[in-house]
Amino acid sequence: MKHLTHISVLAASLFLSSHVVAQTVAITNSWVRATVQGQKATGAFMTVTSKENAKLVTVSSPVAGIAEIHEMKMEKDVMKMAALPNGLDLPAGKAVDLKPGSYHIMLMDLKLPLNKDVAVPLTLTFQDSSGKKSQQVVQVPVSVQPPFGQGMNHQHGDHKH
Ligand SMILES: [Cu+2]
Repeated sequence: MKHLTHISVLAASLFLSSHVVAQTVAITNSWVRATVQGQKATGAFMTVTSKENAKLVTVSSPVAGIAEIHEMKMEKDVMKMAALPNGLDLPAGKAVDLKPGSYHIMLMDLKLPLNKDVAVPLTLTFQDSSGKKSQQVVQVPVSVQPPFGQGMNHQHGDHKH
């Protein structure tokens, strides 16, 4: 509970200085993959669109001891994933997909099983091109299946515009 209190205090202190910046980033189609008993890590996925050039620099959640921004890619026929050391670039006006097999938020050291139909709070920290940081808290629904057709068989990308 200590952690939750810390987040709400932080959100309150940042509100006055940065809520205008935070509103320039739209988060849509977010979901977290449900876990089974004993599973300690899972992925969170979403589409992030920033009005201005920005970066997603860190993520945190009270349900996870560690949250990282990961990239998954094929290297010599082996799927590898690694944390992005400088965050995820969000070019102005471009919808950046975090989805299975690509960029994702990795939630590790989970404090509890994530059952479907609950929501997980994620605090996303963005940095604009001047280096100014802002935070946005999103409630992300837990789902067993990709709920928005983001599965790995949809790489041609049938997005609605
Ligand atoms: Cu990962």
